Amino acid sequence: MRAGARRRTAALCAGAVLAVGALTGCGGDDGGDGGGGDGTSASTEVLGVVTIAEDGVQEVTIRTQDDYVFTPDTFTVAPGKVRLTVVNAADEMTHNLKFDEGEGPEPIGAGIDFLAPGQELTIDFEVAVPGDHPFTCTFHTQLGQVGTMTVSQGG
Ligand SMILES: [Cu+2]
Repeated sequence: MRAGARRRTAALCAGAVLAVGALTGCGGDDGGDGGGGDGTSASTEVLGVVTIAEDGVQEVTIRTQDDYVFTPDTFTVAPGKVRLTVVNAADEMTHNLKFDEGEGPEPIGAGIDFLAPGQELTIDFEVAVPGDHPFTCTFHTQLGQVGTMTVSQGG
């Protein structure tokens, strides 16, 4: 009896694994999405996702490339210290990142003046007031290279 019960459990598990495998198989054979071939997949950073560094500072990475887009163009941090890295994965384009003065709920005393192709820079600053901080690449503002950093209400 005991052996029979165990076997049934094992069979259930196997069924679950098969079901997951089938789901994965359904979605995994499309051979690429056609939009990702920019050759810069070496980075292990997850763009736009806030992680907490060993020193307790929130870290987030965004990217620019040979277009007029921040990837992602929105991200959210909690009140506190922020370490923002901007990676310019472009082959040719120079970008920057400036928080729009007077637009957010408090001034952000940091920005990136000049980010050459292939370069990445990190800025540190601190936020305390919840709200939205618009930012832009001043070289390409008119082409729509803008984004928003949201400061959440915190915990
Ligand atoms: Cu730009």
